[in-house]
Amino acid sequence: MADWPAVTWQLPDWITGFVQGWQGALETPGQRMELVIELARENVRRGTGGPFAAVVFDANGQVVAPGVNLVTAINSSAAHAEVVALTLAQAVVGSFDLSTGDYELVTSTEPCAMCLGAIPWSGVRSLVCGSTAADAEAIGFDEGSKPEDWKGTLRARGMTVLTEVSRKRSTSVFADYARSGGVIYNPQSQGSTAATDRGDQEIPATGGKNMAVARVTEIIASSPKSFEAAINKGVKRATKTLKGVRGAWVDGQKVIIKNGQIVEYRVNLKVTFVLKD
Ligand code: AZG
Ligand code: ZN
Repeated sequence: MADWPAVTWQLPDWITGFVQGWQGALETPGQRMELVIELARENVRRGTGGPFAAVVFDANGQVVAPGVNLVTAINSSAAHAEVVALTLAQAVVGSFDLSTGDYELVTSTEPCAMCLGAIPWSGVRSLVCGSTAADAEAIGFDEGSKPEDWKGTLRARGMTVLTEVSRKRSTSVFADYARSGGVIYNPQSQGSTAATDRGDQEIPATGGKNMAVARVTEIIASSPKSFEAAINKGVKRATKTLKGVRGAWVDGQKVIIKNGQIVEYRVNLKVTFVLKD
């Protein structure tokens, strides 16, 4: 018999102190989401994994178990934040079935196809989500295919589901990740190498074919007509010079006025794209 390695899912050291700093009343789903989003942001800042976090809370809003994405940290494609938090919560409670209590999973991003299966099996009663799968896919992650009415499938099982709670703040963690040159493991399939637009340092992809690196670049575009026209122009230009463009957000906008008239609509666009090796 081969000597198979034991598998342990160890949270990064910083998490205990970080979560302790948030003890106290986290009374609303929105407040609990704030902790989860800041956990995801810290995971990016510390370089300990992907831009995702999740926490299992009890009925009093107390943390039962935190989770961050550990895919790259422990070499497991299954180590999504939700699965990490649920697995740890079950270890804390001492049961594979959380339905004997009243537990809530708060996740910084709505579940991918894999986690959508894991969540109802865990026995949590409610699910609270921040950013959407489309937000994660905008920087290149592949969230898999889910039933269109995936929330309905959970509700049909008796779960409460809240989505898009602090969506914007949660999505801003993806921008941090792209800015840091974070690895996009299991990227959406798109075979290409990118050229950078300007002022952008490339960080080489580390690892195998199942990886890419998220990058973000800044583009200023303008139009005499409208902000929308300026955005369209900027996106057109970005997709012409960059391969693997996945999304963009407007980081600033202003108008130029002459003689009391708007003569130019100017937008500052942050464009995300992925480099594949
Ligand atoms: C992911 N999506 C979610 N929701 N959570 C994670 O940990 C992920 N990793 N990759 N996509
Ligand atoms: Zn997942």
